[in-house]
Amino acid sequence: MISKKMEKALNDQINEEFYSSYLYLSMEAYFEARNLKGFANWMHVQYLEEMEHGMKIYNYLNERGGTVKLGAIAEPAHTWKSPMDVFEQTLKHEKHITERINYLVNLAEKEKDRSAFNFLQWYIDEQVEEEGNDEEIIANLKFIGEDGRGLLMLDRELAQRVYTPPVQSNE
Ligand code: OFO
Repeated sequence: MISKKMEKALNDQINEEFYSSYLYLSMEAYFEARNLKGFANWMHVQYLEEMEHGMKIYNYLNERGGTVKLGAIAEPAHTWKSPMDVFEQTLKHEKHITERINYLVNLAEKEKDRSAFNFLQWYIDEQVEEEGNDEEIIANLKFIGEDGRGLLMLDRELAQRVYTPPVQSNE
């Protein structure tokens, strides 16, 4: 049985993940409104991934005999100064999520919860990937500067991103 402290922290993390998906959906709308369809597609995939991150914890808590408690999701921002601003905010948000995951891993250690500790390793790797993706796009945007053609080329590249649903296990 999972401890009450771990249960509460994982429930909070479900909220963080669903908030992340809400934030990226709002960013998708920002790009849609500016006709940057590739950027919008990238954010849509990000939105789906965050839903998946939240559902993974939801399913894990159920498996462990914990109680899932869904809380209110905060309202995300609706507008940003530029695509660069969007990605700087995205990176800042992901760094916050990384801190949250580190907190959860430390808590699992403190609670001597080996299962939660193992479960959370996937999130540690995922955060490295997520921060790396954001840093790469920020570097591209810096290189592009004010060049509209460069922005459109990056938009085409980001249009290629595809969501890969997690493999369902039959166990
Ligand atoms: Fe963007 O990360 Fe979830 O966990």
